[in-house]
Amino acid sequence: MSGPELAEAGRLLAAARRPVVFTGAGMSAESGVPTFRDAQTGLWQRYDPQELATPAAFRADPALVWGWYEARRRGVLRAEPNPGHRAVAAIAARLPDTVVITQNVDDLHERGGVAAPVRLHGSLFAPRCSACARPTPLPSDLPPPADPPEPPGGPEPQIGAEPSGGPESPDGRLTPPACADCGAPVRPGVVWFGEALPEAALSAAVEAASGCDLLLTVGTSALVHPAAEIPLVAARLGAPVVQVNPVPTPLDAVCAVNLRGPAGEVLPALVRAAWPDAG
Ligand code: BV8
Ligand code: ZN
Repeated sequence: MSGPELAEAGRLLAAARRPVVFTGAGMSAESGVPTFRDAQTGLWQRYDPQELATPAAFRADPALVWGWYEARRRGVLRAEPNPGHRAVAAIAARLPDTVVITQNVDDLHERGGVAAPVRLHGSLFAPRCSACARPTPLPSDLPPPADPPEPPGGPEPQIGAEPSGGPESPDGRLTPPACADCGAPVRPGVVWFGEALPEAALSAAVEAASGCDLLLTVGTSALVHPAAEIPLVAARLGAPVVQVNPVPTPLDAVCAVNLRGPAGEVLPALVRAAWPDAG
């Protein structure tokens, strides 16, 4: 990537002292982690993520929802941070007041070198009891099995049906562990649709966006609220917003620069444009 947009974005980054980097699923797409927009694959193609990622779905079929999150967690364990994640860490290393805010539940920002991103929607690596909220250690990370094959001509799995057999049943269901304290099922440490965001994370994000002198939004469709309001907070307070996304989004209108391309290519080019000596 080159051209006047990149040069302008590089100038804005080089001039920044308190940047915010706000990321969505597109940030991890090149690491092989499917975005929410990407069609679900294999067993999960039957399910709408926005349906599965709800308290109601977990109440109705805890094994299906736990199985889905375990499949996603194992997918992330197999994934590696991409050059985009490393470029975000390079920005944070060069500008110590950088705040990284993510909607993602994978741990690729941390593995890519960002110590403590603000997690608006939780993490795949922080399960807790669905009743008493007691944090629960992760099931010992078995070597990730490949996606279970389609059950040949198997019956359509019905929501609420008993998970058929063994830990990794062919229909992807996995009985969640029971809480050691109260015996209730353990749930993934993520924010489900209809659930409030963690207060501390949301206020840290709003505070950072209110005080930033540049907001870089990367790989988000900006459709899920209240997260989608974070770039608008910065724009409303006069901070320039730079967007990295291969396609237009509702944020285009508030952006000083739109960099149309994949994060794994655009972000390293942006760092080089801002700091040619960055090497
Ligand atoms: C709540 C964790 C109330 C779980 C997630 C206002 C208006 C309308 C609706 C609402 C509203 N306020 C609230 C709502 C309801 C709802 C909502 O926003 N619905 C939407 C769908 C309309 N919000 C909620 O329910 C929130 N809670 O409101 O609670 C409340 C309040 C107080 C007290 C009690 C209750 C909770 C929302 C959080 C849900 N959890 N994730 C999990 O992961 O399983 S959201 C989840 O989806 C992600 O975390 C992320 O936020 C979102 C997906 O969006 P993106 O990350 O942007 O990904 P997407 O796939 O959409 O797009 C990818 C983009 O990347 C694309 O643009 C693509 O072009 C681009 N791309 C692709 N490849 C690349 C790339 N970019 C760069 N490089 C590439 N290589
Ligand atoms: Zn409990």
